[in-house]
Amino acid sequence: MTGAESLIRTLIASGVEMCFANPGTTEIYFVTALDKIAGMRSVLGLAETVVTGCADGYARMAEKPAMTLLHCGPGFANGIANLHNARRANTPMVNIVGDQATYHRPFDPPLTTDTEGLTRAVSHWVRTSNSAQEVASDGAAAVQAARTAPGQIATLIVPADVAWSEGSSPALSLPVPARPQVAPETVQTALRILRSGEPAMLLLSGTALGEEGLVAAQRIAHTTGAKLLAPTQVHRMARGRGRPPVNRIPYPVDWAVKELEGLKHVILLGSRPPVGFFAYPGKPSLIAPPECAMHVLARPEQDAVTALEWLADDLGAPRSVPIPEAGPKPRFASGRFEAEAFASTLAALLPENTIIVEDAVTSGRAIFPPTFNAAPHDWIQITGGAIGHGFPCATGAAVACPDRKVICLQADGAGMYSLQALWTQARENLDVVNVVFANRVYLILYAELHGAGQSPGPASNSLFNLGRPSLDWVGLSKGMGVEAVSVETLENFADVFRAACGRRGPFLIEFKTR
Ligand SMILES: Cc1ncc(C[n+]2csc(CCOP(=O)(O)OP(=O)(O)O)c2C)c(N)n1
Repeated sequence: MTGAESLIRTLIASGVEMCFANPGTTEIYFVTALDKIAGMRSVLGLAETVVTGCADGYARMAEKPAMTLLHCGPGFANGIANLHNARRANTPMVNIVGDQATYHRPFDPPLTTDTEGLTRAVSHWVRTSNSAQEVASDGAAAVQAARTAPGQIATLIVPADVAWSEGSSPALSLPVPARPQVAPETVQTALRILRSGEPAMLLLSGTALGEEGLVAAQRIAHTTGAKLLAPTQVHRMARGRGRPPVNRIPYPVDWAVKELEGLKHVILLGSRPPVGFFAYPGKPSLIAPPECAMHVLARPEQDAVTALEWLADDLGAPRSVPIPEAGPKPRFASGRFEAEAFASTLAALLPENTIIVEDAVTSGRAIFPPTFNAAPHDWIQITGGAIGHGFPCATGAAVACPDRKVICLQADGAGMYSLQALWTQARENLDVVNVVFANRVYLILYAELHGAGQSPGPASNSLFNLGRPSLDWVGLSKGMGVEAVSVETLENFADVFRAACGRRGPFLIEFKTR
């Protein structure tokens, strides 16, 4: 058996059944192994940023890692932005990177680079396999690392001769450590803080944003008056009617500071102390007031849900508490695009159990609150600020959940980084409705420029305006096999969106928002 075959068999035995790939010559033996071995589905991404974004979306929904198959250092490097987003989301992922054969590398052929160095930048675990005899156990260790809470990026570099050499055999899967529990004393500390009556907030992230975590957090909020918030970027959150409506910390620093004003305690569950997305002259880096104390109730790798349940029980919170009203009921809006009106229309039409994937930049921020009263859904979002995440992430989420509708909310500038994912949606007939907010500018960068007290000049206009030539999203989408329609009003959007949700398969709606 070749090293490549034993590695693929080991990954399958360890529960990895999806391979998102963009292979090359050094991965040929992996491709032939995938040809021979049943149990691993292979999906092609036409750029590595698509491959890694797909693996991220898949793992966030499947709650287990996919494998990526990437070509040497440069192929991996093309995937780094979405690996960065995945790392910030604590997504489990196993990257298999083919590389020069061990004896060929010293001759410095063209694709030779510091592959380990590149992979270390975004991986929690990196190893280069030395022999066909070791590659299978290296693979088992990679899966174990990826699945270790809170979820890690594991990258295994496999030189071509390690992949093609015979004499290998599969390794057994390795156990995955359970999430560590929070110490009882830590729960008691949180209890004392919440009973003190001083203004407190629970900042929920990771598993705390699942349905069970939110319900326990709501019991605590109901009993103590503590505020509940999520970070500005959430990796995955259960939302919609019947679920506690927890808002995110606003993106603009001034709004974020205002939101946390007056707090004396922030209790962290799987989250870091909140900071501004960027620094601005004269504005704070830390969002919470200086006199506010930070307390860690659960680190990202710990069992935050159980910690919340213990805390709710110890506080004597009722098992079932009322869910607070979260803003207006969804309604159909009309006229030109306006983010809240759009959100309300979306909320009115959202199919049950949808997965919303958001990389919508300025068009996306106002969509969150008005969709609290939509049908129950999951919200997954770009977590690392490296734009171009939406299309690939939605593609991977749709692979993970073929029975659920995926709605991808994608800003146009960000969408251009990874639009090839549409082709994968078409080829795999994935059930994704992509909504592109076509404002034909990098609007956020104009806003930042105005925020800095400047006016746009010729360079700014040249760098922030996408209108020359105008991007034709319907043409781009159709060119990759995805049906598409352009709309300019909310009424028109509602009609097209309803029809798109009533059919299966990928679809794209270009919303000309200005
Ligand atoms: C990988 C990466 N490159 C560049 C940026 C810088 N950047 C942030 S937002 C943005 C433009 C966003 O424009 P668009 O996606 O059209 O959204 P809009 O601001 O118009 O809502 C850019 C280039 C980034 N965040 N990530």
